[in-house]
Amino acid sequence: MRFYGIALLASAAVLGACGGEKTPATDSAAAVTPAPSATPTTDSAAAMAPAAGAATAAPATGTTHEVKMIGDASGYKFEPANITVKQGDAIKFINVSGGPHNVAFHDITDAAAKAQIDANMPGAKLGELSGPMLMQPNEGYTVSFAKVPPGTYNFNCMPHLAMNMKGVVTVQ
Ligand SMILES: [Cu+2]
Repeated sequence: MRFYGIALLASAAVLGACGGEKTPATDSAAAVTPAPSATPTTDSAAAMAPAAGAATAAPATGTTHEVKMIGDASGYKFEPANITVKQGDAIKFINVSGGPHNVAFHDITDAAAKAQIDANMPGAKLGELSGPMLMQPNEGYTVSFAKVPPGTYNFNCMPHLAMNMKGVVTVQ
């Protein structure tokens, strides 16, 4: 009788456990349910992300401007450091002296602009918006500003950031 009683208790415990397990399952299902109602938000965010990430390289159709990258006794600088281009133009950054240099855009708040500039930066980039290291004198790196929304975009040279090697491009 004791055995039987224990068996009953055990099976009751199992049943109880089963019952207990079902409840969390239902709860987690219920917890998942509110998420789909939040799906529109997630979807719109997801819809925005591909739109930004979907930017493809847009070749320049206008003028190619030149910006020299200089490192000498006078310091490290882009020349000109402040340049205005039209949408569709390009800038060719040229390693003149004191390299390696690179061009890295930063603090771009407009997602579409950020994605387009990044897409327009070819080659073995150091990272998002950060162009490849130009090791050799006269080595150039061209960034197209086609499809880049009008605005002001800051850039710097990663190796010489501490030396204040930076510039601004205004796209009209
Ligand atoms: Cu530099």
